[in-house]
Amino acid sequence: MIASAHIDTFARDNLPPRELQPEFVFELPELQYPARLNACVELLDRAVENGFRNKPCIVTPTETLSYAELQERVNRIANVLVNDLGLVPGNRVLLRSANNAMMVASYFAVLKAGGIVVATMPLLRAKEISYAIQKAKIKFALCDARLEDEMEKAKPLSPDLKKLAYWGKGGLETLMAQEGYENFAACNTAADDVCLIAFTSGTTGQPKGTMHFHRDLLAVCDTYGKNVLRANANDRFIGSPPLAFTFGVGGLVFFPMRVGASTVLLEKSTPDDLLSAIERHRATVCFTAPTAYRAILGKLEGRDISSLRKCVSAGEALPKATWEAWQQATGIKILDGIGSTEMLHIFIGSPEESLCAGATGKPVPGYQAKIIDENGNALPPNTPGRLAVRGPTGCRYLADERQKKYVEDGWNITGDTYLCDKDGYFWYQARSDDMIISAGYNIAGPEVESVLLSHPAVAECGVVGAPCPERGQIVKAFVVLRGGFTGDAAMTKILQEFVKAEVAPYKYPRAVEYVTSLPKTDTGKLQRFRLREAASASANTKLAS
Ligand code: 3UK
Repeated sequence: MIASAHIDTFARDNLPPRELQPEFVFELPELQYPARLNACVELLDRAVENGFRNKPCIVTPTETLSYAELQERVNRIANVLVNDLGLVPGNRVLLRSANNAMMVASYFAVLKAGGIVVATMPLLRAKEISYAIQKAKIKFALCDARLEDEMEKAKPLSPDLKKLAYWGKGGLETLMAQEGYENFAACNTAADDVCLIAFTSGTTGQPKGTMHFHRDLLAVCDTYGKNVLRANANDRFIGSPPLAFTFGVGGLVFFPMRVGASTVLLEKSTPDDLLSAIERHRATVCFTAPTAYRAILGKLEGRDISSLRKCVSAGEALPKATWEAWQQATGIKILDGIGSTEMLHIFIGSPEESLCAGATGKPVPGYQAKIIDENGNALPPNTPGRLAVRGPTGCRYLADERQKKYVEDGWNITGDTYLCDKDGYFWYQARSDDMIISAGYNIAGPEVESVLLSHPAVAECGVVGAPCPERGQIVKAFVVLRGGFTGDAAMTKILQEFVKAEVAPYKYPRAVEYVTSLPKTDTGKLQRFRLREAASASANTKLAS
């Protein structure tokens, strides 16, 4: 084994045992990494050396930083971490901020100093922040002063936390300004030293800390970035996912920096904000969720987003109707891709010329995928089953029993039900625990959702199983209507008939409930388990009455 640079061995000590880790595959020539590498050196210092010194790296509504300016800021923060706060390699550092330049600079400073980044969603509350601090035994935090209130509330709940510096009100900046801090010698980390602990959004149970190595940050760029996205130094990236979400940091930071491109970071990124920023900054590559593409579609009148050339959608299934409407409106074929926090980024998704609308795509070069049954046997084409994947990245939970559930026989089991057609395209069905079983039929909620979404009255919807004494479950739709439509019995009838005409009639929603909004996670995903809870609660009251 290569000598770790970590003096604090916590992360390595808490890796899952070898036999519970997935098998890692490095078949592509671009994945032959040296034994020692530091992701900050490869992504940032290398870009400065390679001619991008004066090129804009980070663009925000308030500032623009060239690659060299970002590098200097990173060096200054790394010096503060090591010399003023006392960080040693292997220590974890909590980062709290919306998407902005200081967040990225802090991120890379931690990498460069050999620390481990634990970035958290800006919306987290004190209890959730302290959970991460406890779980990852975090001593240091760098935090945007605008998030001070909740951070201060987390302090008394977090005895492990020893040093905390705020930026935006002078504290961190004063330390950064010290003489000699403009240079910093990168920690000579091993390619397999942990550099990132990304917490899952925790739809069920406590969030899991997924551990990633320095080489993993490069591997996602050299697989998805290089072979599917294929952006270049002239691109300007933009998007909505938070940098604490690996979809965000990969798409908005690692991918652009790997090719010397620029990235536009937005602290607020509702569909309206995103649309205006695409126009204003002439962005070329956009990363966001399917619901945002859908929302933007309704607002394109009189806007100019002709600068865009590539659009990536992930996080949830992209309905075919959204894909088609986007292509109609913009001429762009959205690149759908499935990724996960465990795998770090996208592992199935095809480039424009070989994608198949409605399917997620084919495995990203460097990854392998298959569909298996309950016992782990491969299933024939067109048969729904459990998705299993492996590649250069994979699941390593920080001290968590649930490792046994995500990894089976060396394969990562994502928890999704998919099928693979005879041409090798992977088609999303549902999260495995979201499949609805009604009178013996297996029904995928997202399929019914995508039909409902193609009806002009429907703005958003979520489809789940509601308990039913006769059928086990019935299909129930929670629907947010567009302005000007009324959620009454007549509308329900219209929507039911619409679904029956589009897909096998047994899939139609026997119950429709109209709501003003749907429950979402911080990462923008529909929380179907909450809809299921609501559906059970109302079914129970009906049974009782
Ligand atoms: C679902 C999708 C259908 C799927 C993520 C890109 O979403 C990300 O990570 P999470 O850990 O969730 C993983 C789960 O989300 N999912 C994601 N993408 C798709 N379902 N079609 C898709 N295109 O259930 C998966 O198991 O929050 C996505 C990159 C990095 C990420 N972390």
